[in-house]
Amino acid sequence: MTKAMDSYGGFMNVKFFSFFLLTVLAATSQVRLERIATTISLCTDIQSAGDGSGRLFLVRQNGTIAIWRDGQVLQRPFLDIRSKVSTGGERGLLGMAFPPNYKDKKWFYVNYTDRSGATVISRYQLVGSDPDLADSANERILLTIPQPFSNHNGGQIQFGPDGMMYIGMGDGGSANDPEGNGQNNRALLGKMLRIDTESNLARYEIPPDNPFVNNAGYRPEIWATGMRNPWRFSFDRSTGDMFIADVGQNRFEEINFQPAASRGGENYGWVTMEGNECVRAGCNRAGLTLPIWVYPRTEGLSVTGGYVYRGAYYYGDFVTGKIWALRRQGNAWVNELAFDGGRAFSISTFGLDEAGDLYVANYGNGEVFRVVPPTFSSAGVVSASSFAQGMTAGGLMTVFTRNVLSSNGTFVAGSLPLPRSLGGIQVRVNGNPVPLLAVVRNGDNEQVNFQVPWDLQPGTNARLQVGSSEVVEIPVVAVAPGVFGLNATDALLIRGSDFSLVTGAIRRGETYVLYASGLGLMDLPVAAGEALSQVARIRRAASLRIGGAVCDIDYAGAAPGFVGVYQVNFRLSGSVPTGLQDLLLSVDSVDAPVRKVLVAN
Ligand SMILES: [Ca+2]
Repeated sequence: MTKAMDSYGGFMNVKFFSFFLLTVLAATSQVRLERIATTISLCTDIQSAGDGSGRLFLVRQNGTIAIWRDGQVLQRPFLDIRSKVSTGGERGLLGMAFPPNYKDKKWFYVNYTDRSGATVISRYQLVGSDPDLADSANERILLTIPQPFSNHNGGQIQFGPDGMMYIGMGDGGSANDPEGNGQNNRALLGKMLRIDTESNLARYEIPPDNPFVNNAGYRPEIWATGMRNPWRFSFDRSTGDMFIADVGQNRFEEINFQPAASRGGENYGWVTMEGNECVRAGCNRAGLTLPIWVYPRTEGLSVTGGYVYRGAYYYGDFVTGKIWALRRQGNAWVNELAFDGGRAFSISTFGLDEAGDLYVANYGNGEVFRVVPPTFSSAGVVSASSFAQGMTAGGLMTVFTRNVLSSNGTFVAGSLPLPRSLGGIQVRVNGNPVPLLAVVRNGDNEQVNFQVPWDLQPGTNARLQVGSSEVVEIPVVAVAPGVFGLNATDALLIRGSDFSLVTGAIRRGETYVLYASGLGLMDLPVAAGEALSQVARIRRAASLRIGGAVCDIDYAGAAPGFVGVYQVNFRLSGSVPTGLQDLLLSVDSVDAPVRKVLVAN
């Protein structure tokens, strides 16, 4: 460490990250996905009924629906329509949906390809009073849409917050939309549809507020156009916003967004555009709604749309097994890798249970998982120097996390000002990204070092979020002094005479420098993430005692060249006792944890 030092205007300029890698990592047992079922191969949809039963309905491509209840899959299928379903490739039983107030209605809907390959939307109901058994023989077909090719059948049906059924239809298949269905407004293929299934149980109705009901150029069922193969779409339960994942041709996978206030009529671009690029050069982009996020072939080959969960939209890729969290930040969208399951993890669908917890299926091996949220506790948020709890304005904190970081590694900020994104994550305090010093994951051990904003008010709670974690409230305190150490016990001291690191005893009458954190506000403003290059003293009174004897403090303030680090220059009093002594720094009558120093005879 000594070699990493140089002098800076009379102060010491130890490379600003040197201390923090000394921090001891806390042990955690990381569980990223929690397996809840192993027998649901070819899973195409996961739904909950909203009836208070806590059940999950696990839809299988072969034409059956299994119930997961109280921790296990029931042996008897809820529905078995294998005799009606064509299966294999992209065909099969692809989706189910429960209408609002299912508890009283006891009917539900499915989306499958029939023996001819056509898309069928139909209604089934319970046999009798048994909530775990539907009448597979009693079907009411609402809508049949012929399919020209075996692929791109869409398959999702969802009831929106408006009580209407939305249907995601692919472009009919083959490649590059040979029939031009995406932009053919007389075709139901390549569209998002919206129908009213609940007003008249004999048939479906066209909602009078559909965007094209009075336009003879359009089928009135159409809600939005320009889809290639929406696998899959969902509504944010809290906002009503809709997210549509559209599988790409050979360049980009895309996430499309429809705000809750939309009245429909969006054109999402296919086959004029794939993602944000023209399929053929010089295309007319006028009137097209471009995706909010795209990813290229290096990241994945077939998007699987998911759900908004804990404030972020989670989605994945069927081929690469990655799960991402997409979140709005101001006017931009920020994408974070949340999990990397590798190519053996063929992500075919996500689902939400009644409580809003997220699930995901591995199509290939039949495993279904509950997504375990990234977590940390307020007890795991400590001063980077003293391990004291509580955040101080401008201070450097360490947070120990679980499930937040997706890959091993040590990421250390390499220059100033400190970045607000590091190692693929952000840390937010009261919603705003803060400067990051280090992000470390070593096996199951994770820690993140960040700087607290300078404008936090003592006595309040600050809302802290690490990556996609839940938000945890952390108390803000005026000062929480801590002295950096050489190790767990000994203070790190620098000689004032030659700026060398003290490795043995210190001498009475000489001047030394210690480094500290959590000393509070200074008399000069400093931007978050920036180091001061000038003298800036702390506003509160500091005192230093060694072996009980008071030492004179010449300076207590910013450590130039560092971010959020303070230094205290002091002269060792002649009355300090010799031998191994306690070093006690206090600011505003708050004591730092005691460090040890050896005082020479
Ligand atoms: Ca598009």
